[in-house]
Amino acid sequence: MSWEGVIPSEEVIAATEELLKTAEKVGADTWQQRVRNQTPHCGFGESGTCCRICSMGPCRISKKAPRGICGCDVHGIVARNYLRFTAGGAATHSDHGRSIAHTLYKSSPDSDYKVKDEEKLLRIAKEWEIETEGRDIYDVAHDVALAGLNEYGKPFGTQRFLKRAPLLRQQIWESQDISPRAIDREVSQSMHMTHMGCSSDPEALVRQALRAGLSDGWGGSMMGTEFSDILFGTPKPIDTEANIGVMEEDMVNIIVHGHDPSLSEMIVFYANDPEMIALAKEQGAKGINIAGVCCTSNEVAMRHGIPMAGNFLAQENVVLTGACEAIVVDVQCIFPALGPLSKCFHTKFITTSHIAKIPDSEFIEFDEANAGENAKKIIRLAIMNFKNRDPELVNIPKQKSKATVGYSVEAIKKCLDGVTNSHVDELGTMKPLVDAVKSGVIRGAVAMVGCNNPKIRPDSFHVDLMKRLLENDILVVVSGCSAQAAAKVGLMDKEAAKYCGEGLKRVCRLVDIPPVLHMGSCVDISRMMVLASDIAKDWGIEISEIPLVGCAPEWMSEKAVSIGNYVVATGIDTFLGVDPYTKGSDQVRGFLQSGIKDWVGANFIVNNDIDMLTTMMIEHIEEKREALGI
Ligand code: XCC
Ligand code: SF4
Repeated sequence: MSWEGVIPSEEVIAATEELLKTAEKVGADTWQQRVRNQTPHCGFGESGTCCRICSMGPCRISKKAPRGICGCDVHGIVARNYLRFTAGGAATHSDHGRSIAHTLYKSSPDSDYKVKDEEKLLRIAKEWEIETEGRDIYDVAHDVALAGLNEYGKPFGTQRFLKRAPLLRQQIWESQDISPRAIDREVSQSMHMTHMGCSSDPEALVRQALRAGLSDGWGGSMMGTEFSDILFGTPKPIDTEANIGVMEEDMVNIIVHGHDPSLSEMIVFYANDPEMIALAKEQGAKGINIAGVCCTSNEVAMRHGIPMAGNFLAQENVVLTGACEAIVVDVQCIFPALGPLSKCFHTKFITTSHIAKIPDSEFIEFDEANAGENAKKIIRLAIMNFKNRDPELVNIPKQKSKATVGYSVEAIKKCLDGVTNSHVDELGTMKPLVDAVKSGVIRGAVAMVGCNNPKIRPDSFHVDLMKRLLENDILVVVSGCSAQAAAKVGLMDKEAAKYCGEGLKRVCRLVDIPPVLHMGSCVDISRMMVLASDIAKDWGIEISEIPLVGCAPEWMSEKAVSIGNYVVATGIDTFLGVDPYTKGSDQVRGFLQSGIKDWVGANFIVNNDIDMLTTMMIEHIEEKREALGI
């Protein structure tokens, strides 16, 4: 099968090589160099067998020293590290959700933040039994936001959104004692359990990792997604472009990077202000070009068609083009390296959040009260910086691809409805998709998510995996940096359907979708949980029976581990291309890669051989089909 319309990875690598020449010219440090400096990595760290949670250590477990000074064995140490890793991720996603809830709380008709999707707001209000009849929409928004904020610290009960899951799944969580309670409680209890002298039983620690993960996926992240939709609109299919070539030589290039759409939405909005455009022209530019990196990029691409310049390991590349007037960041996944790197160019590196303060950046605080004003200030700074470009250093690789993005669950249902013309309830149905899977036209689906990691040639695992899955009639839904990996090479172009297996090709043409569906940022993996739940309900089976698997082939962040925990705990087997520092304990690996199947009906599979990973995923999907008798 040929993929000649899709940009081959050799070309992507060649473009980066070109940019690295510029780095060398200006004496800039890059991650490629820093990886060399850091290699080889510490073996204890890599296997998870180093403990430094009390000052009697650090203790490193070896044959000669099988226990730490307190007597903790290797299994306790590896499991504690694993739980702390998870808690870091759950805290991060959930705090992002909290900040969106605050923005929703402060929304009003005359502020920069308004309610855009009233229907969704009312739907959630009903779901949460908040009065809507005859009330002002902003009063409802206020109450929904407040109820959401209370999910973080409520003294009793479990997360409200758990009720969205099929009943059987809710019962599994209950019986396994992993239904997440208040989000902050799960995070702080994870810290408590891993304090010196608390839990060292790997089973208890892994169980809490699942619970903390669930508080993220079905709590903080889900609120992040839903409240963002209320404020900025629920994504629907929209055309855009991706890859470094979306930067424009004759325009003021502003890159938005990070995660919280509250910032990027304002930058996008005010960059369209005629006053700003006129100023850019006055400065000799043709206009203002906003492009994104990482999840912020996913957020504004899905809602406004803002082009995606690159994913995690491409963040230095945007500066290396010499044509980046400003890189504006909020929180998460921002390389501190952008500080010194931007100093080698004219680029303004602008931080905006107290949560992510970085040396060598310009700090312009961003909050609900000053959002519009400061967005304009940032755009003005970028415009006035256009003239400071060094033309000698400008080199924008010509690579870019077309992409259709914006497949929220609501949008997917709408596309499916369009095909069947069946009369369905107002929320739509997954039945046409279920039928396609039952009949075997589509074999199943893979949810591909997560980051880049220098341990893997950037994007190569994502892209190679996707191609093989598509050839095998397996639908791919994506989010985060995996989504950008796909978009960059052209896998989100509807035209790419022609390279898929016959069945999937037919479905893509009929439904008019690309073969890889962009579901959003990493908090939007909560959308995938809702998708899986709805499929299970419409099919009348349990989530763990669906021919569906999760995959994070190039993951790197704590958030990804938290995600992995909730995806598995939701009943979806999850394939990882990078080990989460568990090699040191056969017991911890035993739980994660097999034992937890008895608890939640799914487990992790870890393999850094891409061919084996793909083959196992396909086999897994076929086994699930067989078990269903289809
Ligand atoms: Fe970050 Fe979300 Fe990972 Fe990308 S995929 S590197 S976490 S931006 Ni979430
Ligand atoms: Fe060492 Fe135990 Fe302290 Fe960890 S908690 S550093 S294993 S003494």
